Amino acid sequence: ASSTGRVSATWLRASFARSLSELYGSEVPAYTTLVEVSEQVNADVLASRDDAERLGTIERVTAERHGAIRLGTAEEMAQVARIFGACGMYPVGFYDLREASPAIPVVSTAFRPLDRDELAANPFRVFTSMLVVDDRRFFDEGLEAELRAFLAERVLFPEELLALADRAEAEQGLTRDEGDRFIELATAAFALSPDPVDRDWYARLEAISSVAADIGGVASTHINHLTPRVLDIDDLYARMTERGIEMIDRIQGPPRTDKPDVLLRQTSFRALAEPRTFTDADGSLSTGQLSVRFGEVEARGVALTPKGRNLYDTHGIDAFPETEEELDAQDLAYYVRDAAGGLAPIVYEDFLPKSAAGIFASNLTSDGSVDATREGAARDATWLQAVLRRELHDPYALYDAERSAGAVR
Ligand code: OOG
Ligand code: NI
Repeated sequence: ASSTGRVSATWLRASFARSLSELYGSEVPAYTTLVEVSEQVNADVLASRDDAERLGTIERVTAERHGAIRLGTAEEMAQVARIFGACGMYPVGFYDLREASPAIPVVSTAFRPLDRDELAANPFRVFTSMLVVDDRRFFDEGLEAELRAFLAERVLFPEELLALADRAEAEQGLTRDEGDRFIELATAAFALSPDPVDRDWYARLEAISSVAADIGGVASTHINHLTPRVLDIDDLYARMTERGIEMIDRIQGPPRTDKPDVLLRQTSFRALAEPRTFTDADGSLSTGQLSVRFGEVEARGVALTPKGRNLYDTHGIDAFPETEEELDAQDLAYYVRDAAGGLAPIVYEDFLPKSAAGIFASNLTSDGSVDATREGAARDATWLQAVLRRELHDPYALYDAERSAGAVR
């Protein structure tokens, strides 16, 4: 786009992903190492395997990132939906991390492109979580009220950014100058804030859940990881370990087998301690540390149907057949037929709640305290859709539609 031309949602999404990646790399050096090693692994796979691009072109995979953010209120969720909407990213799926072990006091969705063409152009996605402030297993009435008051005070996204987001959606794009400004403001909204953190407030929340402190203990939000995609995650894991970067002890998701790759495999390194300014009870400022930003990498396989997912959740990967033909014939995974009649996998574009909980858990800085005898708070996809004020897409409906549209069955 020239400086007088217009920029599209696709341009905004690709630019946003690139801009966040530059920011994160400048602030979290281990992320840069992770990206470099990922690119080496991908180049090696491309050179050594004929089918290297079966699950996505090297252009897509090289640019591919997902990030994660954590928010506190319905208002913030609706606002971020507008910002991502400008980038052609829409909420898909409902994840309740309170059902995980250990329970994390959030419910989540992922903002991502919906159409295959848009995914191919740039698949940037952001796993977005919202604190459940009225879940009594974590927060009593008093603390809920304090949390709500604290969260109501803060402004995460400036009016100018929201106005540009709305214009981009209404007018199907922005001028190049507006687009640049949108990217600048959106990136800044997810940078780590230098503002002082109230030490006592943060510590009170951290005693209950470090995720609650990360969300409700500060007056800002931040990207907490940015994840590149690799074509061989076992190789990546070994190379990172060789370079002296300590990864969590395992790769999450389906174990490596000789069977077709399904769903999503992920691994991460722990959050690094970063200096932060704190306000103490007497009003004085002091320096301390918080560990809130980490690194993660992932490998993606074919999307499973509800039947396939149920088999995976109940019996694991061992119960799966050996070949793609059988996965397709038994309606366990999503494929379309290519022009030559061969099977083309539909890539899994979403997340796994167990792995997500594992990612959260590997970065908890306190054991927390959960009172399991108290009442939770009801949350489901319908509730989240109302909060977002836009359609919450069902991932299976998207995969089904894609298979139907592309299938010669
Ligand atoms: C999100 C963790 C979930 C993933 O890849 O499963 C996630 C978070 O820590 O906020 O990003
Ligand atoms: Ni992640």
